[in-house]
Formats: sequence, structure tokens, C-alpha cells
Amino acid sequence: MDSKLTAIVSRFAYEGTVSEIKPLGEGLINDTYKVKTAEQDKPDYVLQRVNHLVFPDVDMVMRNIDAVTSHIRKKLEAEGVKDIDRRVLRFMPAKEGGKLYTIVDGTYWRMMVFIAGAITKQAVNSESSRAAGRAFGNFQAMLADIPVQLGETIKDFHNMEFRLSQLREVVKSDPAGRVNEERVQAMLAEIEKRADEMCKAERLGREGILPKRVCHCDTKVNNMMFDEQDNVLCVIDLDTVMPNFIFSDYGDFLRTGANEVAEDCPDMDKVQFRMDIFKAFTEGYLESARSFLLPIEIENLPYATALFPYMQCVRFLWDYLSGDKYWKCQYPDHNFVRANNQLHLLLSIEKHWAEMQEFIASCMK
Ligand code: GN1
Ligand code: MG
Repeated sequence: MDSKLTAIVSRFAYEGTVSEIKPLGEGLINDTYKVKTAEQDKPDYVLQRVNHLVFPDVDMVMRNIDAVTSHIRKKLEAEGVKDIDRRVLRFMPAKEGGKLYTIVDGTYWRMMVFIAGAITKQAVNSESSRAAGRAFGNFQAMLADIPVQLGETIKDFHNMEFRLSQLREVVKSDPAGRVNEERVQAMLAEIEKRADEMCKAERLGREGILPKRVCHCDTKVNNMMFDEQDNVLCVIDLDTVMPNFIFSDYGDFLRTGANEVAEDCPDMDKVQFRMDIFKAFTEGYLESARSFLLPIEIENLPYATALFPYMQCVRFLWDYLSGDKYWKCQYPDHNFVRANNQLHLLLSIEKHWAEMQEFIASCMK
């Protein structure tokens, strides 16, 4: 076993004897390991190095997570839920300092209970997306009355105006010498064409008619745990939980869940927006979220659907032009391919605008 990892694990208060530590999952931001324990009756754990370049204030991240998981845990307890450790993440305190993380040579680590028998998915069918919609709606609903003000763990994370200004800056400085590629210029034109309409959420926010609520802000399909019967157990990857427009959670799920292919599939003809997934997810989401959503939020769900592929296109292109500093890349063009994929998804979504509006209206009857 890696002695450095073993030493890190030993800084946490956990139960059992560690028998194995090996890499887990395929997150693009944090590094994750599974920590197995030898005893049958002790849980296994997940050890994670938090990327503090992406999350500059790890202490705030962990305070948010503590507030959110404790709040949900209390609600589940009040409901009499039995398998609580499968329904909400449980983080282990560090032996020293009493925090839910520890710092080793300037790197940040945390450890949580591994949810046994649970699966994550890279893709969903309409049944599981209905369940996912319900789960994310429910997640927002449960957190509607959280008594603390959460911090913004990545400033302006889903702020479209900010993401566009970031892109425009890198276009000006062109550090990787990629701006003059013809395909980049064509993509920039598509982006600028839509820039104003896509910043609608920030405008509505400034006008005071669109509220911020506690959101997950990374509702990718693979950030949800399912049991063998396809029931949603819980929502994971809570680093980005923060106040935001509800569009974030709704839109980002559809961005990944309703794309016919993965977000980095290089075959653009295959990128299609799946209306069956859209419908199932929307139905599930509105079922659990309609009790607190305002008309302005509901009416802008088609906008939210378009916004996230658009924003992700802007972010991937920004990273491509920056010289691939943010997302891990498997090949030189990876970020451009991702950006192009997201642009094609947006084009497909735009064709379904009227149908999306009609469907949402029919759910609200
Ligand atoms: C990142 O951490 P992960 O892989 O779940 C990113 C999301 C992007 C996503 C694109 C903190 O999510 O915002 O939508 O990649 N998270 C952060 O795959 O930037
Ligand atoms: Mg993830």
C-alpha cells in the first residue's frame, strides 16, 4: 500500500483496519481513492484530495458540506429513514483540529464513508432520469430552510457574464496561440451571437425578480448514487453546493443526461438532445420542486436547458485557449472537442424550444 496515502488515512478518526487503498472513479477535478477495511462490519471509505487550486477556500467548502449534510441528515432522521449513511454522505473528522479535512504538505484531504452496493451511472434512461429529477428537486427542497448562509465556494461559478468575460480576456491575450484557428473563430462567432440572451439570469437577478437558492451546482448524471433497483440513494460531489439560481441544477443535469453521447464524444453528428430524457427529468423535478418554485423560475426552464451547454462550451473553449490548465486532457484537442460537443448540443436544444415550453406548461396544469 502507498505509505503516503496510508499516513494520510491515519490522520482521520475512522473505524476498522485499512487493508487496501486504490484509485476510484474518473473525476476531472479531485483525486479519489477507495480505502477498504478488513472487517466485515466496518465501512469502507473514500479518501479524496481536494483540488485547492479550483477550490481556493477548502475550509469554506467543508463548512458548507458540513452544514448541508447535517441538515439533510436531521430531516432524514425525523422522517424515520433507516439507512441514513446510504442517503447522505458522512465525512470523518480529522483527529487533530476537529475539522472535516486535514492538510498534508500543502494538499487538502478528506475522508467519507463509502456507500456500499451503490452505483453511479454515466448515462440514464427515462426511468432513472425521472428519479434523478425528483432527487435533485428534493435536494433543493430539503435545503430550502437551511439556517446558515452558505459561502460561494467558487466565486461567480455559474455566472454567465463572468464566464464570457473570462473567455474574452483569454481571446485577447492568446497565451497558447490558438485563437486564430479557423474553427476557434467560428465557435467564437456562435458564442457571441448568443451572448446577450444567455446572460438573462444575471439580469433577472439584478432586477430582484430571480432569487438564489441553495443549489448543488454540479448535477452531472455521475454525481448521483443509485441502488440496484435504480432508486436514487443520494447526491454526491458536494464541493460546489452554494447559493445559485435553480437553473444550475436543472440545466446541468440535462446537459449530461439528455445528451445522446458523452460530453467529449468527437462525432458531432451523434450529439443530440434527447427529449424523452428531458420530459422524464422535468416531470420528476417539477413533482418535487413545484411547491417552492416561482413562475419566473418555471417559465425559464427552457432557457436553463440551453444555458448550461452554452456555458460549458464557453468554459471548455476558455480552457483550450488558455493551454488546457483546468480540465485534465487525454489528447491535445480534448478541450476543443468538448467545447464543440457542447455547442452541437445547444444547436439541438434550440430546435426543441417550443416543444419544451409546451411540455413544461402541461406539467403545471
Ligand atoms: C467539473 O468535478 P466534475 O468532473 O464533476 C466542473 C463542472 C463541469 C464538469 C464538466 C468545479 O465537474 O463545473 O461541468 O467538470 N467542476 C468544477 O465535465 O469546475
Ligand atoms: Mg463528479
